[in-house]
Amino acid sequence: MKASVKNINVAIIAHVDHGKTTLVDGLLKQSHIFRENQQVGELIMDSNDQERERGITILAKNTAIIYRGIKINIIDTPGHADFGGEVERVLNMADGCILLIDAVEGPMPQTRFVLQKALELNLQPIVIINKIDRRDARIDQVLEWTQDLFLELATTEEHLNFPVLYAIGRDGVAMYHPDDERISLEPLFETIVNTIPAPIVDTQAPLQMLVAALPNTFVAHINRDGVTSRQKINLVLTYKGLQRQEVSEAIAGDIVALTGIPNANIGETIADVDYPEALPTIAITEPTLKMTFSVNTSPFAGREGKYPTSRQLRARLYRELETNVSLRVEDGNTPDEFIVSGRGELHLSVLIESMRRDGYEFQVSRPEVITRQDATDQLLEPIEQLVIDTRDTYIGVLTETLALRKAQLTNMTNDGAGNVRLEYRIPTRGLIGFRNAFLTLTQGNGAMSSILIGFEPWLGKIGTARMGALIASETGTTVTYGLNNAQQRGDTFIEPGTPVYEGMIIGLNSRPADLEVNVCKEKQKTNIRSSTSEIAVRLTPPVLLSLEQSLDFLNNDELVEVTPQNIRLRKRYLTQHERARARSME
Ligand SMILES: Nc1nc2c(ncn2[C@@H]2O[C@H](COP(=O)(O)OP(=O)(O)OP(=O)(O)O)[C@@H](O)[C@H]2O)c(=O)[nH]1
Ligand SMILES: [Mg+2]
Repeated sequence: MKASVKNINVAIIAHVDHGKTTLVDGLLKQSHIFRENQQVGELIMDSNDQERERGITILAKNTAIIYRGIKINIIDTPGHADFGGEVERVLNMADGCILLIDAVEGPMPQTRFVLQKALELNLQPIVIINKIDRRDARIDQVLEWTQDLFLELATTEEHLNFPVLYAIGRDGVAMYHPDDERISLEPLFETIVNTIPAPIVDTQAPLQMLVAALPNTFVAHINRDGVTSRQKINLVLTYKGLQRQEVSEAIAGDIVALTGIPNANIGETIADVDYPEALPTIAITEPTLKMTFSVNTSPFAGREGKYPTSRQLRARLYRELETNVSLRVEDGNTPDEFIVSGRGELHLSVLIESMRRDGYEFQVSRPEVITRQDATDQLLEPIEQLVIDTRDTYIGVLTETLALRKAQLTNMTNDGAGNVRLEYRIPTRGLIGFRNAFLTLTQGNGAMSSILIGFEPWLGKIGTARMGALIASETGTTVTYGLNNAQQRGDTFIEPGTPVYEGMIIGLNSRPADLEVNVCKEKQKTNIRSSTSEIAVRLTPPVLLSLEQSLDFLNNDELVEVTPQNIRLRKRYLTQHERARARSME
């Protein structure tokens, strides 16, 4: 018997920061799943530490509300391109999507990506022009661009049949028309139940489900290689508000979580034991960037982390693959090294940060792009579309910097009030480290985002060589006098009183060559008084590098040492002698 069930599965998709999680807050609050005066806060779905600290969604998450007796499963997704794999992972669960578009920015690169994925799966879209309270909101223009985007991406007539709403997600209001009274999200609730189809299911058919979430009767588990095994389900859970609740049965078409099946991976199928037929697996876009993770070999190894061994590192990395769908891990050249590939710098640095918080210590190499070879053996590299919104006063510096990074300007628009949008094609290589440069160059007056376009012939050497490193020449504790000497040569990265080891990078030289300095050296005690020796040394405050800045800093012969307490930069070879030998072998 085929039947429509009383639940609707909808994913919220958009470019980064267009207001998805804020809108979900509103939907949750207005569905009365919370007790009166229960303190629930903001960005409720951004529940993990790094999401809260960075202010972005990293993992897609489910929640469910009841509206007029209908259960609506809502899936909040990340908008940052590095976490596009999460969108690909969860869209299968939905029958419709709410596409949010910022009323100032309009459709952005990731808007196109997520809409394309949604249309490929024939999800029913609802468009929301969001943040219409913004001062520069240009609602008509943004609607027109949105319609153009649909015209470009639609493959069937139905794809063009979508309702449009206007919203201020932050105020919890949605309207059928921008001038309507701003009351509540009722118009959105109505539109969801009126346009998004309930999943069409066959309630009598044997169980068959695609594993798309791994939170924790006998069934068949069919893995990616087509191997079927018999397993027992422990608990069946469905979503209610922010909680999962145990249920005795779940109806086809609902989103559920199961426990009790070991080794079930994303993209695999759980089916009736008597009808073990696999569903199509989920296609995930390939990674573009890789790094080597290896056992910490610094002289301080084993002091700060709970899990320092290669066995522990390996187990943690391979375990990550169970849930981090667009990550790849391979064994490296030695048993102590692993090659980890991801969708971008942020994808990898979020992993590094969460491992360090879990108590792991290890070292990572400079991020490198993943290249390919075409049929004629030509080397190909990933190319991205970069979109920058800034003030026109920064066009000059940006153009200059981006030219060195092999970017090609493809479009430039000016709103006549000094706001410009610059669009470029740029190799992923050229983007490494650009985010930091961008913030400095534009003094924080700009936003940038990029997305993979494809692989194209290698563009040749990039002219972004860094100055040399200032390297500690001895192991010890830094002192003001020694650091002051180093500051005569360049910028320093550490405070006095910091333990350092020989070969650790403590600053950036103002010249191209590396330079060893003794930052632990005390001032010579003498009896001779001179006028100059009495002058107290005043240090310039050090430049403290974040994890991302440290990764961007790296040259090929350098590493970042990551522990739960510290992030240190170091030369791969710690002594001057070893470095000289390595150079002579090049
Ligand atoms: N002016 C205005 N700002 C809003 C509105 N809704 C959200 N914001 C702000 O936009 C920023 C991003 O909001 P989020 O809800 O985190 O956006 P998101 O789409 O979930 O972002 P990612 O998950 O990282 O892609 C926050 O600073 C919000 O306060 C709105 O209706 N109007
Ligand atoms: Mg979000």
